[in-house]
Amino acid sequence: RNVPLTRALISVSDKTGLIDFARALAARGVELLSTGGTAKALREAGLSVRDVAEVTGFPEMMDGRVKTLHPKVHGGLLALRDNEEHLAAMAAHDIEPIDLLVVNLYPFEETVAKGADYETCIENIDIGGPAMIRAASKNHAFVATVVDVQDYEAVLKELDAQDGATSYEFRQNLAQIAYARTAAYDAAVSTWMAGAIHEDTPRRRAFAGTLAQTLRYGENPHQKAAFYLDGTNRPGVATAKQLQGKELSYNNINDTDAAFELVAEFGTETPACAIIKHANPCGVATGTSLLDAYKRAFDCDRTSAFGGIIALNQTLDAETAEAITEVFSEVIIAPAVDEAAKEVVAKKKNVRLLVTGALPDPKAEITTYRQVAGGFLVQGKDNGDITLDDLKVVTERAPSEEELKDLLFAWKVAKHVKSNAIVYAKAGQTVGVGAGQMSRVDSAMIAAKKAERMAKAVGLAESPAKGAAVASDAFFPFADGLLEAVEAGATCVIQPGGSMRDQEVIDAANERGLAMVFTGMRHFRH
Ligand code: 93A
Repeated sequence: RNVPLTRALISVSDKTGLIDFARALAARGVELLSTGGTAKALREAGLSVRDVAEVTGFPEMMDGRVKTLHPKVHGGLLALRDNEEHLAAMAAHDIEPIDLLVVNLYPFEETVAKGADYETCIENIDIGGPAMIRAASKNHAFVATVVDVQDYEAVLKELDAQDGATSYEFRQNLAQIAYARTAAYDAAVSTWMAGAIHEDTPRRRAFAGTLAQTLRYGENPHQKAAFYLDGTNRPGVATAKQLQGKELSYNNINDTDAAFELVAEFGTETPACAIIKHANPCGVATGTSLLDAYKRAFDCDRTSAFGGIIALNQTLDAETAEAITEVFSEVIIAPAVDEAAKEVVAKKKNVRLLVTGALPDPKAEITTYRQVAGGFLVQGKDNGDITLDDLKVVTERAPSEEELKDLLFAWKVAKHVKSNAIVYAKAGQTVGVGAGQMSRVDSAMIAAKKAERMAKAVGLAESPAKGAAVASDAFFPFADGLLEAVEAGATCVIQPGGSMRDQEVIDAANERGLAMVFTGMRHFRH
């Protein structure tokens, strides 16, 4: 669906590249419409241009606040050209179609950055520009919208390639860029205004999301906080129904998210449980039943599990609820909860019980954001998934079938442990988790210590790290981390590989009869 380009409306504050672009359009026979300053600049360069004021029959007024806000402009941008009624309206009201909109907005962000006063900032909030951008972009079936000087060249290339027209894909792509611009523009206005309002004024703040809940405080009591929905409706803590218990806190929400995302890795087939403290798992297990999975997860680190967040991948039943509520926990989250289990949990008024209806898809492609001073870091969520086929055996001894199962289990868990992450696991149960250390050797050591503590707490004759699988979220840079795991008793290893000293690490594994597999994928988590 190519649309020939016959008429363009250009209204730009930043006049960089304007003359060359407009001249190139004019040379292709495109009629130019423009607002005051833009039209003036074009005329001075010897181009012929029609004033928007002439098109609308209204002068620009109110210091330019009203220039393009007129049905002759918006009708020209919004009319569907394959719709009889729209065409009739155009004819009746003498509205001409506009095929290309070129707008860049009043420099609101720059004005704020310069430290301008309140009134000046207000005057620099563009109204007509975003209105036209949004109209033209909605009608990308027929209209191309350019909001960025850097896209001028692409438009000319497109016209050359399409014989003076624009293609649907091209216009759709431009529309997506355009809406990102108006969204960012309004976010800048809102953020500026939030900062400009006097701190002592009682107020309700809004962000570019939907407020779900104002929180009593943030990570610490002196921090203000709130929880917003992003509109994706992904099953999890944001969209869960809270059946009982105190209001969720900031840290509860963060930890519950970590717990549920982790347990979702196991799907719904095999019962699984993850217990989280400070965003790291202190116990994860699968089991013959949900109760068994919970007990095994709890056994990994009974000390840390106190006051933890418990995530389950199946319907919470009464027996499991009984076992869980024997120990204090902050939150229980599950896809469903049966009636008997509800009654059991109800006896512990403070426990927050959340039902999500489903598990999130760990393989979904999701964009994540993290704020740093002055910016956002944006990345795709870590949806990496390793299966048996991806594993490369690098040692003389290949892992047994049992070992392979444990390796993949440990790897799944390690993905959800803050780096550096070392996870010991046996028979679908973590037996030692080392998280968040600056050195991998320390993580291995801590995980081994935890395994020894588990032996004491559960009453095992020896450390459960003996004969366990060990997962490392990133490669071992030296053999020392691996040797630490060997000392703890691990017999098989899963890690990405890719270190300069891989051979040294492989040799160390071979000398001690270990089986080791490389995943070729890393799971840093910070
Ligand atoms: O004050 S406005 O919000 N009212 C309008 O109707 C309007 N139409 C276009 N600002 C408006 N514009 C903006 O004027 C454009 O977004 C562009 O940034 C600027 C171009 O003005 P000029 O052509 O006079 O330099």
